[in-house]
Amino acid sequence: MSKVTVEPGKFIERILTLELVRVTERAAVASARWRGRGDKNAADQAAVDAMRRELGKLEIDGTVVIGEGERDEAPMLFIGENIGTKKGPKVDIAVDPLEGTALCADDTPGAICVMAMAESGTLLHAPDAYMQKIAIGPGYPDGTVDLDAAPDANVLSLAKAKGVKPSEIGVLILDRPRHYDMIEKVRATGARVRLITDGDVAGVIYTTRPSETGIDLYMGTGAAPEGVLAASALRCVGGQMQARLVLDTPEKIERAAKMGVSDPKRRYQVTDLASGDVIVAATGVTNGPLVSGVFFGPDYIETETVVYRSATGTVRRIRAEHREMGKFHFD
Ligand code: VTB
Ligand code: MG
Ligand code: MG
Repeated sequence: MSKVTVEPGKFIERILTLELVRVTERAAVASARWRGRGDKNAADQAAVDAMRRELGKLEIDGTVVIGEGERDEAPMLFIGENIGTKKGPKVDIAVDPLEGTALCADDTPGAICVMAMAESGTLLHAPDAYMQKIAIGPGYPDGTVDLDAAPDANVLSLAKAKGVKPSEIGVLILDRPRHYDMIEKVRATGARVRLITDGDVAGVIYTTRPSETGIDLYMGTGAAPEGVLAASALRCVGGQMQARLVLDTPEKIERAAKMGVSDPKRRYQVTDLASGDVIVAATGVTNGPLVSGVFFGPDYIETETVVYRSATGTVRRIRAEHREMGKFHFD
């Protein structure tokens, strides 16, 4: 993987890693109150409200580059919204306040609250479109997998690089009809396929810890904003990812062009999606292989967050007991 170096002095202040954790923790607790209630929009709204409230307190001059949509359709965390006290560093903000809204509404595994903060101008401004993605964790030679190669060829190549049989490779794919052919080709190699209904930000990140998650490879087409968030985390630990926007109508091509995408067929590497210093935090809402969900205890609320920092490649897992949440009207 090509190494990205950031000019000295351009690192995001590392203290902000903890601030990000506070933001995603709050969003997770707010949306976890909606777990299993069958109302994904209410769960999402709770996460958005909490995330925005916390983001507003940060000593940053932030711009939302991946958010809830255009200004006219999203009253909060819209793309272009300025966020923070404006007293701190200029940064890009990418959010998915509740990634896996249906997972939360159905109380099934894998819902997370996730955000990234990056050096200004370094995150791809991804339109609300689909994105073809392929991702593996760190430790493999460049080109071990290829977005444009056949699914079975990628599995065989990865197995060879890992020094295992294809049957020992775990592949994560979104359960969608568009992937049925891909799933069949992967299974034909002997590899395991795990299907998820939603939540491919976490799905991509699973590849960074294959022995714990059972997932070595992510492939398939998911949402583009989620691709940028996943790439941000992957970059911090040196994983590989390739992606391409699916811009299959003139309208989509035009929309993307307005967001700065001049080549609609461009193949992005992980460092094109997130090219500068970046920090990413994800807190569990429901339990999952990446992080545990929110636990409502008798006199405290427990959250688990994983936070990545590209400048050093540090990954922290923070289990927090919250004793003041729930005591105020806005909790
Ligand atoms: C994925 C998944 C998301 O969208 O990106 C998916 O990770 C792709 O879209 O959680 P479709 O549902 O249209 O296939 C989500 O499910 C929702 O953002
Ligand atoms: Mg969302
Ligand atoms: Mg999402």
